[in-house]
Amino acid sequence: MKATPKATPSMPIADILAPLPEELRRHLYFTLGHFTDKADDAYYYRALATAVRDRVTKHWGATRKRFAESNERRVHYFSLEFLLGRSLNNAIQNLGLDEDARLALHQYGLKLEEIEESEPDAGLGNGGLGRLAACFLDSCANLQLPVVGYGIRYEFGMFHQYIEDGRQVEAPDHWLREGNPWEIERPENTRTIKFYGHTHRGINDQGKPFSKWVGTHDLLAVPYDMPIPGYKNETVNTLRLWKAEATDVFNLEEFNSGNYPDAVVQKNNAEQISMVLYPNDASENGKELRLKQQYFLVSASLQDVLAKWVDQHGDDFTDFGKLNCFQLNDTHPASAVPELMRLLMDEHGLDWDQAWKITSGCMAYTNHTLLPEALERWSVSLFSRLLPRLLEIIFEINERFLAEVTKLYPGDMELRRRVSLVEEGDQPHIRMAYLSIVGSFSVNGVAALHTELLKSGLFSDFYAMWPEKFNNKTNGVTQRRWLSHCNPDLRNLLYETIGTGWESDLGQIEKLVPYADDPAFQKKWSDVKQRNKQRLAQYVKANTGVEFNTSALFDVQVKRIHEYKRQLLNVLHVVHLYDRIRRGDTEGMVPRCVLIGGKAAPGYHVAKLIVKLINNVGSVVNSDPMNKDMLKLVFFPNYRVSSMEIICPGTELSEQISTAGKEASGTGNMKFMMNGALTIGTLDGANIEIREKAGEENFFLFGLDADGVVATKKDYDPNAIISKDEDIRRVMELIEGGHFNATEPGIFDLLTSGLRNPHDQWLTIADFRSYIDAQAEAAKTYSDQKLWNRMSILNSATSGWFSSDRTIGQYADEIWKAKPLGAAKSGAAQKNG
Ligand code: HBZ
Repeated sequence: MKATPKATPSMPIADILAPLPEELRRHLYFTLGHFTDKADDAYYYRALATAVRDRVTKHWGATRKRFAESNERRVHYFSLEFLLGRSLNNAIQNLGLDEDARLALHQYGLKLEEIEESEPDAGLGNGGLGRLAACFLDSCANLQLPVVGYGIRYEFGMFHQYIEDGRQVEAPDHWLREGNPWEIERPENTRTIKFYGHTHRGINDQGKPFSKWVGTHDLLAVPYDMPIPGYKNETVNTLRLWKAEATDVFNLEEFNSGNYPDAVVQKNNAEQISMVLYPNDASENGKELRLKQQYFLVSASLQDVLAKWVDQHGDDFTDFGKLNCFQLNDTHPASAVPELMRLLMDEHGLDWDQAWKITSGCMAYTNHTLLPEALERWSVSLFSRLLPRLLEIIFEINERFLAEVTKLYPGDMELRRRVSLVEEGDQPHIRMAYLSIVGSFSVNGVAALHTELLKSGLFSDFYAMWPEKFNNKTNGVTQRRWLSHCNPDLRNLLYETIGTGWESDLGQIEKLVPYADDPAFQKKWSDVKQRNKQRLAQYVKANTGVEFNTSALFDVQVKRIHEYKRQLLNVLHVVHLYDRIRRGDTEGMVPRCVLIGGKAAPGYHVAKLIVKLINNVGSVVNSDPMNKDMLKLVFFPNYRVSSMEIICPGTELSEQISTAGKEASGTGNMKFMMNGALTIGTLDGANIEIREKAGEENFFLFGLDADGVVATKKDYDPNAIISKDEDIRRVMELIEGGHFNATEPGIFDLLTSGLRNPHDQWLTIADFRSYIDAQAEAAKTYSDQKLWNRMSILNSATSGWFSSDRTIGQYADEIWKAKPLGAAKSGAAQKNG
C-alpha cells in the first residue's frame, strides 16, 4: 500500500485522497474514533461511506463550479418527498469503486453486501411520487442536467410497519439517529421564513400601492446538501433538504421575560416543522402543520434561488424566467406560485405584471392523481391566519384569471364558479390544483391514459382554455438501481450478451430480442431468475418465518395499500385457489407463492383491515394440511426501497390490478418488467404502454377498461354476479362464513359488505371472473417454461422506454428547455467504454 502523500495548499484536491483501503482505516480511527478490533458493522459502514463520500465530493465541487460558470437554464425540482433508499452502493456503483470498496473491507474480513445492510433507508417519501423524484434526480445527474432537488430533511421518515396479530402497527423511523454521512450542513445559506402576522397596505414614495407582511413569527430554514452522483460521468448534482430551527430573536423574547424553559420549548415548536413526513399517500387531511411544511419548503427554496440570482445578476430580473424553471411535484409545493410573486414584488420591487410574467413563465406542474379525494384544498381561514400575504396574492391571481375567463366566455357564470381558485361554500377553500394550472406554463400527467383523462375530465375546462399547456410525460425508473444494482446476476448476463451501453442508454436492451428463443440463453436467463428466487425466499423466511418453495410461481404485489389498487382482488383469488385445493380441483394449477406488501396510511381504516385479512388468509392457507406446497400467501412487513431491491429480481408475476382509470401511472410495474417479470394487469396507467411495448401476447390482460368502468357503474349489481358465479360465490361464503376469523367473528364484514355494495367504486366483483381466468392463463403459461422464458426475456428487452433517462430527456427537451453541462472530459465516452 502506498503511503499517504503530504498535502500542500497547491496540491490538486484530488491528490489528497489516498487509496480507498487506507482511507477506510483513516476514517475508522480518526473520524470515528474506533480504536478496538471489535467487529461493529455500523462503524465500518460509516467509515466506508465517509471514504466514498470524499471521492464523490471531489466531483461535486467541480460540478458546482461548472454550473456556476454556465449561463444555461437551471431547473429546481420542488418536492415534499424524495424516497432515496440507501446511498452507499449507489455511490460505489456510479463512481466505479466496487472493486476498491471490496478490497478495503477485505482487510477486515468483511463483505460489502453485509456492511451495506447497516445503512438505514432514507425513507423521505410515501410511495411512487417520492420514489419517482429520486429516480429523476439519478437520471438528471446521468444526463448531466443542471437540476437541483429541493425538499425537507424530515427527522422521521415513513413509519416502520410491524405486524402484530395480523394488524399493522406503526413505529417512528428515526433514520438520522446514528448520523448521516451523506449530508453536508450549509449554515451559511440559512433562510428566514415568515408565518402568521398580518398585511399592511399603503402607498409608497412613488405613489404606488404596496402591501407589507408584518408582525410575523419567523423561523429559520437550514440547508443540508446531499450529493447525487451521475453514472461514471464526473457529475454530482445536489439535493438540498431544509431543516427548521428557531431564530435567536424568537428565543430572546421569551428569555427576556425571564422564562428560559419556555424559550427552549418554543425552539422545539419551530423544529416541529421538519420533524415528520405525513404518511398519507392519497388523501388530504388539511392539517396546519402540513401547510406549514409546504410553505417552509417553498419559501426557503425560492429565497435560495433568488439570493443566488442576485449574487450573479443584481436586481435585474429580465432574464430570470428564461434561465430558471421550477418543476412542482404535484400540488404539495403549489404555494410557490404566490410566494414567487410575493418575493419579486415585496422584496425585489417588481410590479404585478413583471412578476406575473416571470412566475407563470417558469413554473411547471406535474399531476399524479385522478382521485378527487386526493386533490389538495386549503381552507381560506387557515390560509389567512398562517400566510395572510399569500392569500391576498392568490385572491388577486383569481380575480385577474376570472376576468380573463369572462372575456373568453362572456356570461358563463357556471364556468366561472367551476374554475375559480376559490371553492365557495360555508367554508371557502383554495383549490391548489387550479392554482398550479393557472400559475404554470406546463401541466403534465404521468402516463398517456392519465394525461388524456386529465384533459377530458378533471381539468377539461382548463384544457379547453389552454390546450398548449397540457402534455404527457410517462414515468420511468432508473435502471442503475432497478436493474444493475438490484440484480447483479442479470447485469452480468447482460454484460456478456449485449455489452454495457444499456446502463446509460436502456434503449440498447432491445439487443436481447434475438435471444428470446435461444435455448442456451434461456437456460442462463432462468438460472439467474432461480438464484434471485432463492435469495427472495431466504428474505421472506427471515422476515415472516414462511418457507417459499422456489419451484413455485412467485406472484407479487407490493405498493401502498389502497382500495383502488385492489389488494382485495388478489386475496379473493388466493381464497379461490385455496378453495379449489380443498375440493381437490387442482387441474391446470401450478404451485404458487403469493407475496403482498405495503403500508396503509395510519388513519385509513379499510386499508388496515385489508392488511389484517391478508395476514389471516395467509395463516390459514399456509397451515392447511390439504395445501401441501401448492399455495402460500405472505404479507411482507415494512415494505420499503431496500426490500424492493430483493423482491423485484425474484418476482415472476407482477400484479398491477387497479380499477382502470385510477392508477395514474405506476412505477413498480416498470421495475418488474425490466427484471423479466410478466404482468397481470388492467388497462390502467402505464400498464397500457407496457403492454404496447411488450406485445399483447406477452401480457396477461383482464378486466374493464376506463370507459367500461364508467359504463358499469351506471347499473352495477355485484350481488347478481356473486350469485351467478359458483367460484365467486364460494369465495364469498368462505370469507363471510368466518373461515379466516374464527376467533374474531364479524371483523371483515366491512370488507365483504363493500364488495357487495352496488356503489362500490372499485368494481372488484365486476373484474373478479376475468381476473381468475387471466390467472389461470398465467398458470398454464408457467407450466410451459420455454414459453414463459421467451415472454420474460421479451419483457426485459422491450423495457427501454421505461427508463427515467427517457422521461427526463423529455422533461428537459419539451418543458425545461435545459441542456446538459458536460464534464470537462467526455462523460459519454467513458460511460460506454
Ligand atoms: O405517483 C403516485 C401514483 O399513485 C402512481 O400511479 C404514480 O406512478 C406515482 C408517480 O407518478 N402517487 C403517489 O405516490 N402519491 C403520494 O405518495 C402522495 C403523497 C402525499 C400526498 C398525496 C399523495 O399528500
